[in-house]
Amino acid sequence: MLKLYHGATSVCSQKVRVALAEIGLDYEGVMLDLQKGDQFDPDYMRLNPDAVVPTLLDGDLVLVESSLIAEYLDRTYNEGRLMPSDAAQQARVRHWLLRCLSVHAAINTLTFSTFMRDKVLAAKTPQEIEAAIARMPDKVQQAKRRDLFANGLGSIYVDQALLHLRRGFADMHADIAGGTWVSGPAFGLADIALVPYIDRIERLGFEGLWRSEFPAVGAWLTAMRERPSYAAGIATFIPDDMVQEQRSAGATYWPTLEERWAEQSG
Ligand SMILES: N[C@@H](CCC(=O)N[C@@H](CS)C(=O)NCC(=O)O)C(=O)O
Repeated sequence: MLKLYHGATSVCSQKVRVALAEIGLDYEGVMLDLQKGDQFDPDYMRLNPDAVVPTLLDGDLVLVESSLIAEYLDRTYNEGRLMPSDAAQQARVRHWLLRCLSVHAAINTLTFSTFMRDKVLAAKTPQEIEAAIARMPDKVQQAKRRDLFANGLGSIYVDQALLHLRRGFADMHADIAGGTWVSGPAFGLADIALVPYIDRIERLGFEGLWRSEFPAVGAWLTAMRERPSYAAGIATFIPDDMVQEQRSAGATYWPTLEERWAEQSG
Protein backbone atom coordinates (compact mmCIF):
# COMPACT_ATOMS: atom_id res chain seq x y z
CA MET A 1 0.00 0.00 0.00
CA LEU A 2 1.28 3.48 -0.85
CA LYS A 3 2.01 5.61 2.20
CA LEU A 4 1.75 9.39 1.98
CA TYR A 5 3.17 11.77 4.58
CA HIS A 6 1.21 14.94 3.98
CA GLY A 7 -0.27 18.13 5.42
CA ALA A 8 -4.00 18.89 5.35
CA THR A 9 -3.77 22.31 3.70
CA SER A 10 -0.26 22.13 2.21
CA VAL A 11 -0.41 22.88 -1.52
CA CYS A 12 2.17 20.24 -2.44
CA SER A 13 0.26 17.60 -0.50
CA GLN A 14 -2.93 18.66 -2.27
CA LYS A 15 -1.22 18.04 -5.61
CA VAL A 16 -0.31 14.46 -4.73
CA ARG A 17 -3.78 13.75 -3.31
CA VAL A 18 -5.37 15.07 -6.53
CA ALA A 19 -3.07 12.79 -8.56
CA LEU A 20 -3.94 9.80 -6.38
CA ALA A 21 -7.66 10.54 -6.83
CA GLU A 22 -7.37 11.03 -10.59
CA ILE A 23 -5.64 7.67 -10.94
CA GLY A 24 -7.95 6.02 -8.40
CA LEU A 25 -5.25 4.84 -6.01
CA ASP A 26 -5.75 3.98 -2.34
CA TYR A 27 -3.12 5.10 0.12
CA GLU A 28 -2.36 5.14 3.80
CA GLY A 29 -2.07 8.75 4.94
CA VAL A 30 0.17 10.02 7.73
CA MET A 31 -0.94 13.56 8.53
CA LEU A 32 1.78 15.96 9.75
CA ASP A 33 0.91 19.14 11.63
CA LEU A 34 3.30 21.68 10.10
CA GLN A 35 2.38 24.37 12.62
CA LYS A 36 3.35 22.07 15.48
CA GLY A 37 6.61 21.16 13.72
CA ASP A 38 5.99 17.46 12.99
CA GLN A 39 8.14 17.85 9.85
CA PHE A 40 11.25 18.28 12.04
CA ASP A 41 10.93 14.89 13.68
CA PRO A 42 14.30 13.17 13.08
CA ASP A 43 12.62 10.00 11.78
CA TYR A 44 10.68 12.05 9.22
CA MET A 45 13.78 14.05 8.25
CA ARG A 46 15.56 10.80 7.41
CA LEU A 47 12.91 10.39 4.69
CA ASN A 48 12.75 14.05 3.72
CA PRO A 49 15.89 15.98 4.79
CA ASP A 50 14.34 19.29 3.71
CA ALA A 51 11.67 18.80 6.43
CA VAL A 52 8.81 19.41 4.01
CA VAL A 53 5.76 17.48 2.90
CA PRO A 54 4.83 15.48 0.91
CA THR A 55 6.83 12.27 1.00
CA LEU A 56 5.52 9.12 -0.67
CA LEU A 57 6.63 5.61 0.22
CA ASP A 58 6.05 2.88 -2.35
CA GLY A 59 7.50 -0.19 -0.65
CA ASP A 60 11.16 0.64 -0.07
CA LEU A 61 11.12 3.53 -2.50
CA VAL A 62 11.07 6.98 -0.89
CA LEU A 63 9.89 9.79 -3.16
CA VAL A 64 9.92 13.54 -2.55
CA GLU A 65 8.93 16.53 -4.75
CA SER A 66 5.20 16.66 -5.38
CA SER A 67 5.31 17.08 -9.17
CA LEU A 68 7.72 14.16 -9.55
CA ILE A 69 5.56 12.02 -7.26
CA ALA A 70 2.53 12.75 -9.47
CA GLU A 71 4.50 11.80 -12.60
CA TYR A 72 5.79 8.61 -10.93
CA LEU A 73 2.26 7.57 -9.95
CA ASP A 74 1.02 8.15 -13.49
CA ARG A 75 3.86 6.15 -15.09
CA THR A 76 3.78 3.32 -12.57
CA TYR A 77 0.07 2.85 -11.99
CA ASN A 78 -1.69 4.58 -14.89
CA GLU A 79 0.31 3.69 -18.03
CA GLY A 80 1.31 7.35 -18.32
CA ARG A 81 -2.17 8.36 -19.44
CA LEU A 82 -1.83 11.78 -17.78
CA MET A 83 1.20 12.64 -19.96
CA PRO A 84 0.66 13.53 -23.64
CA SER A 85 2.29 11.08 -26.11
CA ASP A 86 3.61 13.81 -28.42
CA ALA A 87 7.22 14.73 -27.55
CA ALA A 88 6.74 18.48 -27.92
CA GLN A 89 3.69 18.45 -25.67
CA GLN A 90 5.52 16.26 -23.17
CA ALA A 91 8.30 18.83 -23.02
CA ARG A 92 5.75 21.56 -22.31
CA VAL A 93 4.14 19.53 -19.53
CA ARG A 94 7.56 18.76 -18.00
CA HIS A 95 8.39 22.46 -18.16
CA TRP A 96 5.25 23.13 -16.08
CA LEU A 97 6.30 20.45 -13.58
CA LEU A 98 9.69 22.15 -13.27
CA ARG A 99 8.18 25.62 -13.03
CA CYS A 100 6.16 24.46 -10.06
CA LEU A 101 9.28 25.14 -7.98
CA SER A 102 9.04 28.88 -8.69
CA VAL A 103 5.24 28.86 -8.61
CA HIS A 104 5.39 27.13 -5.22
CA ALA A 105 7.85 29.74 -3.94
CA ALA A 106 5.49 32.48 -5.13
CA ILE A 107 2.46 30.94 -3.41
CA ASN A 108 4.47 30.41 -0.24
CA THR A 109 5.36 34.13 -0.43
CA LEU A 110 1.78 35.30 -0.91
CA THR A 111 0.53 33.01 1.86
CA PHE A 112 3.21 33.87 4.45
CA SER A 113 3.16 37.62 3.74
CA THR A 114 -0.62 37.79 4.32
CA PHE A 115 -2.84 35.11 5.85
CA MET A 116 -0.17 33.05 7.64
CA ARG A 117 1.62 36.20 8.78
CA ASP A 118 -1.51 37.41 10.55
CA LYS A 119 -2.18 33.98 12.00
CA VAL A 120 1.34 33.37 13.32
CA LEU A 121 1.95 36.91 14.62
CA ALA A 122 -1.34 36.76 16.53
CA ALA A 123 -0.72 33.32 18.04
CA LYS A 124 2.98 33.31 18.95
CA THR A 125 5.51 35.48 20.77
CA PRO A 126 8.51 36.80 18.79
CA GLN A 127 10.68 34.26 20.63
CA GLU A 128 8.39 31.38 19.66
CA ILE A 129 8.33 32.56 16.05
CA GLU A 130 12.11 32.76 15.91
CA ALA A 131 12.48 29.33 17.51
CA ALA A 132 10.13 27.82 14.89
CA ILE A 133 11.98 29.51 12.01
CA ALA A 134 15.38 28.41 13.35
CA ARG A 135 14.29 24.76 12.97
CA MET A 136 14.08 25.12 9.17
CA PRO A 137 17.19 23.39 7.77
CA ASP A 138 17.75 25.91 4.96
CA LYS A 139 19.06 29.29 6.19
CA VAL A 140 17.93 31.02 3.00
CA GLN A 141 14.38 29.78 3.64
CA GLN A 142 14.74 31.02 7.22
CA ALA A 143 15.74 34.46 5.94
CA LYS A 144 12.77 34.50 3.58
CA ARG A 145 10.31 33.58 6.34
CA ARG A 146 11.72 36.31 8.65
CA ASP A 147 11.46 38.88 5.86
CA LEU A 148 7.86 37.95 5.02
CA PHE A 149 6.83 38.21 8.68
CA ALA A 150 8.68 41.52 9.11
CA ASN A 151 7.62 43.23 5.88
CA GLY A 152 4.42 41.55 4.69
CA LEU A 153 3.58 42.57 1.15
CA GLY A 154 6.48 45.06 1.28
CA SER A 155 8.94 42.18 1.07
CA ILE A 156 11.33 41.88 -1.89
CA TYR A 157 10.12 38.27 -2.19
CA VAL A 158 6.72 39.64 -3.21
CA ASP A 159 8.33 41.29 -6.26
CA GLN A 160 9.86 37.96 -7.21
CA ALA A 161 6.54 36.16 -6.67
CA LEU A 162 4.59 38.59 -8.83
CA LEU A 163 7.15 38.34 -11.63
CA HIS A 164 6.83 34.54 -11.77
CA LEU A 165 3.06 34.60 -11.37
CA ARG A 166 2.54 37.10 -14.19
CA ARG A 167 4.60 34.93 -16.55
CA GLY A 168 2.87 31.81 -15.28
CA PHE A 169 -0.65 33.20 -15.81
CA ALA A 170 0.29 34.46 -19.28
CA ASP A 171 1.61 31.03 -20.28
CA MET A 172 -1.34 29.18 -18.75
CA HIS A 173 -3.71 31.51 -20.62
CA ALA A 174 -1.83 30.80 -23.87
CA ASP A 175 -1.60 27.03 -23.32
CA ILE A 176 -5.33 26.74 -22.58
CA ALA A 177 -5.94 28.74 -25.78
CA GLY A 178 -9.58 28.06 -26.47
CA GLY A 179 -9.47 24.56 -25.01
CA THR A 180 -9.94 23.57 -21.39
CA TRP A 181 -6.64 22.18 -20.11
CA VAL A 182 -3.08 23.41 -19.66
CA SER A 183 -1.60 19.96 -20.43
CA GLY A 184 -2.85 20.04 -24.05
CA PRO A 185 -6.06 18.84 -25.68
CA ALA A 186 -6.45 16.27 -22.88
CA PHE A 187 -6.46 16.79 -19.12
CA GLY A 188 -3.14 15.80 -17.54
CA LEU A 189 -0.22 16.28 -15.19
CA ALA A 190 0.28 20.01 -15.74
CA ASP A 191 -3.32 20.61 -14.68
CA ILE A 192 -2.87 18.48 -11.56
CA ALA A 193 0.43 20.17 -10.71
CA LEU A 194 -0.97 23.70 -10.99
CA VAL A 195 -4.40 23.41 -9.38
CA PRO A 196 -3.36 23.72 -5.70
CA TYR A 197 -1.47 26.96 -6.36
CA ILE A 198 -4.18 28.66 -8.40
CA ASP A 199 -6.79 27.43 -5.94
CA ARG A 200 -4.85 28.98 -3.02
CA ILE A 201 -4.69 32.35 -4.78
CA GLU A 202 -8.46 32.30 -5.30
CA ARG A 203 -9.07 31.19 -1.70
CA LEU A 204 -7.08 34.23 -0.54
CA GLY A 205 -9.36 36.39 -2.70
CA PHE A 206 -6.52 37.38 -5.06
CA GLU A 207 -8.20 36.22 -8.29
CA GLY A 208 -8.01 39.83 -9.49
CA LEU A 209 -4.44 38.90 -10.46
CA TRP A 210 -5.77 37.03 -13.50
CA ARG A 211 -9.41 38.11 -13.92
CA SER A 212 -9.09 40.77 -16.61
CA GLU A 213 -5.68 40.02 -18.13
CA PHE A 214 -5.70 36.20 -18.18
CA PRO A 215 -9.36 35.09 -17.95
CA ALA A 216 -8.66 31.56 -19.21
CA VAL A 217 -7.04 30.88 -15.82
CA GLY A 218 -10.34 31.49 -14.00
CA ALA A 219 -12.33 29.32 -16.42
CA TRP A 220 -9.74 26.57 -16.03
CA LEU A 221 -9.98 26.72 -12.22
CA THR A 222 -13.76 26.37 -12.45
CA ALA A 223 -13.34 23.27 -14.65
CA MET A 224 -10.74 21.82 -12.26
CA ARG A 225 -13.05 22.31 -9.29
CA GLU A 226 -15.78 20.31 -11.04
CA ARG A 227 -13.59 17.20 -11.14
CA PRO A 228 -14.16 14.77 -8.24
CA SER A 229 -10.39 14.78 -7.57
CA TYR A 230 -10.66 18.40 -6.41
CA ALA A 231 -13.02 17.51 -3.58
CA ALA A 232 -11.06 14.36 -2.75
CA GLY A 233 -7.63 15.97 -2.75
CA ILE A 234 -8.22 19.57 -1.75
CA ALA A 235 -11.65 20.75 -0.57
CA THR A 236 -12.44 18.05 1.98
CA PHE A 237 -9.15 18.68 3.80
CA ILE A 238 -9.70 22.41 4.36
CA PRO A 239 -11.55 23.17 7.61
CA ASP A 240 -14.52 25.56 7.31
CA ASP A 241 -12.99 28.08 9.72
CA MET A 242 -9.85 28.25 7.57
CA VAL A 243 -11.93 28.98 4.48
CA GLN A 244 -13.28 32.07 6.26
CA GLU A 245 -9.92 33.06 7.74
CA GLN A 246 -8.16 32.92 4.37
CA ARG A 247 -10.83 34.98 2.69
CA SER A 248 -10.97 37.69 5.34
CA ALA A 249 -7.18 37.97 5.67
CA GLY A 250 -6.91 38.13 1.88
CA ALA A 251 -9.54 40.88 1.71
CA THR A 252 -7.50 43.14 4.00
CA TYR A 253 -4.35 42.64 1.92
CA TRP A 254 -5.90 42.76 -1.57
CA PRO A 255 -5.83 46.59 -2.07
CA THR A 256 -2.07 46.66 -1.35
CA LEU A 257 -1.41 43.61 -3.49
CA GLU A 258 -3.43 45.09 -6.33
CA GLU A 259 -1.27 48.23 -6.19
CA ARG A 260 1.95 46.20 -6.22
CA TRP A 261 0.66 44.14 -9.18
CA ALA A 262 -0.10 47.34 -11.13
CA GLU A 263 3.35 48.82 -10.29
CA GLN A 264 5.07 45.64 -11.37
CA SER A 265 3.27 45.52 -14.74
CA GLY A 266 4.34 49.08 -15.46
N1 LIG B 1 9.16 21.48 -3.95
C1 LIG B 1 8.58 20.76 -2.84
C2 LIG B 1 8.12 21.78 -1.82
C3 LIG B 1 7.66 21.13 -0.53
C4 LIG B 1 7.24 22.16 0.51
O1 LIG B 1 7.85 23.26 0.61
N2 LIG B 1 6.22 21.82 1.28
C5 LIG B 1 5.69 22.74 2.29
C6 LIG B 1 4.17 22.63 2.34
S1 LIG B 1 3.42 22.97 0.78
C7 LIG B 1 6.22 22.36 3.66
O2 LIG B 1 6.27 21.21 3.99
N3 LIG B 1 6.61 23.34 4.48
C8 LIG B 1 7.11 23.07 5.79
C9 LIG B 1 7.42 24.31 6.58
O3 LIG B 1 6.97 25.39 6.15
O4 LIG B 1 8.08 24.19 7.60
C10 LIG B 1 7.42 19.88 -3.37
O5 LIG B 1 6.78 20.26 -4.36
O6 LIG B 1 7.19 18.80 -2.81
